[in-house]
Amino acid sequence: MATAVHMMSPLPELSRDVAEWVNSVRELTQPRAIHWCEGTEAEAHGLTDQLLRAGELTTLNPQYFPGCHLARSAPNDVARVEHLTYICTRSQQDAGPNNHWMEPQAAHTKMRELFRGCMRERTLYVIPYCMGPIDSPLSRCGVELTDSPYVVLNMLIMTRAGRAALERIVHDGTFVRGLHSTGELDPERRFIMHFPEELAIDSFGSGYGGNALLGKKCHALRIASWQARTEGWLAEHMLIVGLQNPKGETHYIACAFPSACGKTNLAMLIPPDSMPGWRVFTVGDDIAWLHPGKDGRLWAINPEAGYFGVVPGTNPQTNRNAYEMIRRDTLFTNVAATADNQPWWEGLQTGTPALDWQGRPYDPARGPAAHPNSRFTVAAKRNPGYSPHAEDARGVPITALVFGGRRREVAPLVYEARDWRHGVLVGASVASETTAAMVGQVGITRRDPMAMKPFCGYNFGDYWQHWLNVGAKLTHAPRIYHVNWFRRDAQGKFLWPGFGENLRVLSWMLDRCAGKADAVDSPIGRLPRSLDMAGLNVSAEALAALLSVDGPLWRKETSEIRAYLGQFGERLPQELLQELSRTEAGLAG
Ligand code: OXD
Ligand code: MN
Repeated sequence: MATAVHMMSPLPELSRDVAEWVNSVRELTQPRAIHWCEGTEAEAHGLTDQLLRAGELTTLNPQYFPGCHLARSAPNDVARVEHLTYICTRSQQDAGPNNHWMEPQAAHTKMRELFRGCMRERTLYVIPYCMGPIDSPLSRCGVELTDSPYVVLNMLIMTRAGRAALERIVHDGTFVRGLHSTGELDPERRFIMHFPEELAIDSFGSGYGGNALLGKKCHALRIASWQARTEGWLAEHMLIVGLQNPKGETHYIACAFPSACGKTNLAMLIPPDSMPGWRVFTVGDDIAWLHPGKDGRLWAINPEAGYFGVVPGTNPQTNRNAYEMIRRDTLFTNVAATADNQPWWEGLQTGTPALDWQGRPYDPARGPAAHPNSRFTVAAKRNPGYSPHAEDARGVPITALVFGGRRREVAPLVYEARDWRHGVLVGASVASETTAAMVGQVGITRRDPMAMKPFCGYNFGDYWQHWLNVGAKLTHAPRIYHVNWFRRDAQGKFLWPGFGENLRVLSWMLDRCAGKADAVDSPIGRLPRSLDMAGLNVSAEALAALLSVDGPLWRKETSEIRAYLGQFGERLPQELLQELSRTEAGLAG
């Protein structure tokens, strides 16, 4: 039986390469119809109606949440699956000890068997998309083929998708090929495979964002990190934010934190009342593509066009902009619902849940009402603090890079790396407690270098060398910092209030970069001599604890870092060991 091609548009004729690939996937997966996505609002409305009719979406209370919908996923499909995520390079060494590896031919054979005939009775959607502003030389394109209209709706929000992207693909002559099917949502038949040497992704058996919206983690981080090394730039798990001081000067910083450690909150920070005149502008909340510019500075774009953020905890105090932003035109996944059909989540502070995230009458004995990794998908333009420069084709110049993790102890509130080389070691040594963003135990401390453990598409040893190489090209390299908003006291209480107050720490960094703030040397880097604490209810002892470097704990830490780095063997840049020896010598003295 012939496959119906929806839409009498010239899209397939635009790019022969894409059309040929779609044809080969059609033969393999046997869809009932093919839909080429145009990226129009009418298309998004049509898909929404279709999902509503099928009962896969519900409309949320339009009086309070106009244009908002709720999707409930399969209960076993709520997070990224790192144990089922593979990098398939010809040489296992190229994937490195930081990745699961499968030989590319074996992976292709496995995936072909899963995809064979999997779209019978389904429509194959073709989504041409551009990661980054459509006219930016720093952007890169891809095409996702999927049988999930929910994925299409998300991709239309998260990327610049449709006709303009396809035109750019024709112009570029290259694109990342991502094939996705939800399959039967069987965790036993679920794999997320990456073929960096072929610029290709195969994802089967999951509809969850990080596994299924292939433009995001799969393309913009795993495949792009590989592309970036070949082309001389960096693809990073970083937010980008502009900080405007009371004099009206704006500096941009890019910050890497592991999943669900507050990147979206920091990217949308509201200055505290004690810092009048400051303004904060969001460029991106999750991914940064960083390119060395001709001027020797590092320039950043956000490849995404929307936010796929963690919902629980969002309220007017923690993130007022996000709270406002997700009140209209937002797609919620796995939140709870009130009796009058408003979305509800832990930390919302108002209302009561009637239905839990699985649509069952809420029973606290069954755990939280909203899934801890429930998400909102919303267009970045809806953010009241969206930077007027977020769409600039050349990106924004970066003044400082910040690494951080979620650590009860060891890491102080903030410290500055000695220089770029030391900064690469600081990034490579990041450790953090695991969160609900991935399947597995929550709260286990693990090394998560540059917050890229789940996302680097190649051997970390080569990646750190690439970081050193990029730094060597920069005549005006950003300074590098490490922060930890999550330090606790002996009773387990957070020592630092976090959220808007984090701006105090960021403004110290900017003053350092402008040569205006003092620091005290320590073996691990430079710490603030003082921080502006006016109006803040943090005791002098708590501040001392936040800015202390505990010798015995740090000696243990550095020996763990040495052991961790050791697994990268010959691929580990010697410069990192030299920097580590310097830190160790300082701690011994
Ligand atoms: C995310 C993640 O969804 O890091 O951004 O898991
Ligand atoms: Mn992320």
